[in-house]
Amino acid sequence: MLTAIPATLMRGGTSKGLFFDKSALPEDEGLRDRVLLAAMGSPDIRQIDGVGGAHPLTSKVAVISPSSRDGADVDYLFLQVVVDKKEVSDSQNCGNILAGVGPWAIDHGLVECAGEVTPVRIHMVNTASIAVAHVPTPNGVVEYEGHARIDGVPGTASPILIDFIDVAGASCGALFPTGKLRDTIDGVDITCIDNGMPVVLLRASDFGITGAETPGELEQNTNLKERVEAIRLKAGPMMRLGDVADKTVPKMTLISPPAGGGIISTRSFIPHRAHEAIGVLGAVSVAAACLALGSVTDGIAAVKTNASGVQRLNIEHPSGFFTVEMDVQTAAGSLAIKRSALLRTARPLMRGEVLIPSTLWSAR
Ligand code: NQM
Repeated sequence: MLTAIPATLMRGGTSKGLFFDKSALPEDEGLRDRVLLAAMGSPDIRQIDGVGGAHPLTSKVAVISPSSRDGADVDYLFLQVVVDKKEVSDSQNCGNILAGVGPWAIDHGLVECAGEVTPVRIHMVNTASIAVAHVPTPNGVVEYEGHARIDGVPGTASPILIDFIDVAGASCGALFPTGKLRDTIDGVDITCIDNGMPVVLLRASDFGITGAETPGELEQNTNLKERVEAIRLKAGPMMRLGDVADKTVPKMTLISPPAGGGIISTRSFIPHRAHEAIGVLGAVSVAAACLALGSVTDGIAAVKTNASGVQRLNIEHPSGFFTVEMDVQTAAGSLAIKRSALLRTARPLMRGEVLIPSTLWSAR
């Protein structure tokens, strides 16, 4: 007999995944993870026996519940279901899937509409930080259709503005977790940063590439991938993340001078597949690195460093731009992030039940 569990398949930004009410999933985390692996069809590179899309960007899960924390409306736990391994990871947050959380919470009665735009305060459980999503609700219900466009998604949809308030150091304990703006690993200069996502920035030119390669070309470059992974494994403990061999962080972003009017060009490994665009909190972290004089972005990023105030920063990625608005304060060479804001869109694609084979409940 198959067990039916209510779920929504939703696009959040440039990612896609299953959204669950926490109470619909098993309380036991081991059992919950086995259910999620079965729902997505992992481990299998094609995820043929599940609803996952055979890529990390389409093998994601949001678990949502009324908030356990004062000052928040809902709790959002992000889980990455690894495509080709029997592994579900809570070691990272996801700002793209986050874009669907506010609308989902309103649709499911966890938050009441509050006029034209409903602010939903979201406690991001993975990093114990808060995001505020501004969800269009002009007629007392979520409006999904509209004219906002984000690169990496065809067509337009209704705009969801997201504010991040306290994400600096959310995973690693400090914005620059190694205590330095620049470190050297395997002879390569890097900047390790966590403004919501642990990211290692590396210059593309240090690997003999231009930084304009397509994600497909990067994935075929075995030598590049091996060198980047070797650096990642050494950077993880330096970033206070411990052994990252089985973790999805830190992300590895190759940078080069902007080519299309943005402030910097990026190609990101997340951490083993190449991103078709860039992650939300990944972009917020890269933007912060660009504002810090002394990071590896010096001489590459077209940006005013060490200037306080609000700046709009266009990060170039393989499918266009990601715009981040940042309010920063600088003093005596230090950088404090007061707020980061950005635009996303989201859309429910299917509502229903995922069906889980009964053999799973007894399997280990
Ligand atoms: O950085 C991919 C994505 C992400 C994460 C990844 C994300 C973020 O594009 O906030 O959105 O880096 O695993 O969904």
